[in-house]
Amino acid sequence: MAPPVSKRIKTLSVSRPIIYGNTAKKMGSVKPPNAPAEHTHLWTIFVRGPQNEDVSYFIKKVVFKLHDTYPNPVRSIEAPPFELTETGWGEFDINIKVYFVDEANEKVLNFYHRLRLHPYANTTPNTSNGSEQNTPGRNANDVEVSSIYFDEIVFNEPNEEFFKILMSRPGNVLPSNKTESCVYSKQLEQEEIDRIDIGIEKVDREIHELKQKLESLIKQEAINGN
Ligand code: SLL
Repeated sequence: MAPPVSKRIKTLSVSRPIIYGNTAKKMGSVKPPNAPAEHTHLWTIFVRGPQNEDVSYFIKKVVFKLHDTYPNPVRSIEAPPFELTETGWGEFDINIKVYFVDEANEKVLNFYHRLRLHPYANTTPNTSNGSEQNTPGRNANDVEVSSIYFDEIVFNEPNEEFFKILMSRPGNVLPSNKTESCVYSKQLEQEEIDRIDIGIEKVDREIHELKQKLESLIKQEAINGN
């Protein structure tokens, strides 16, 4: 018989911040043993806490489904750190399935991450997302590429047992400033919001200008037609 299901707490949700993504580096002549000759990059895909804090009190396992060109493409990581290092030559979508601890009685969280191996053509160094640590003077081949995302897992109406588990650890709010151990912070979030606001204003202005141009062209046409 199935174990009794713990009662859900209505009108309550608890969120837990998470980061996921990949880092990658071009391999030189030193390759891990067994790496096929055509493999050019060493990469790591992961799901972890924003400040590397333990997430295994609510995450039981993470399954990464790789491209079918890989042998045994379904890789199940059953204990922290929930990460996988591989070699390869191409970028592809990795399917990530996050399984929560049994007590949670929650469905699997299913999403995708595009594995990134190559630096963008024009990148601003040290942006919080998709950044390249592009230190001047460094060989381009040494650049570690990263494509890392911040998100929050929201547990709506958690059951009493899981709620206790979640509450047994601090809520891990983001630090207010950027720190060595955590590139995500309230400050960087605000800077990104400001950049988006400036972008929206610029697009609005351009739309307005184009509308005016169009109107005057239509008027001109009408005059010429008459
Ligand atoms: C591409 N659509 O063409 C993608 C496919 C496949 C990546 C990328 C190694 C697999 C092996 C590998 O990097 N696969 O071991 O053969 O770019």
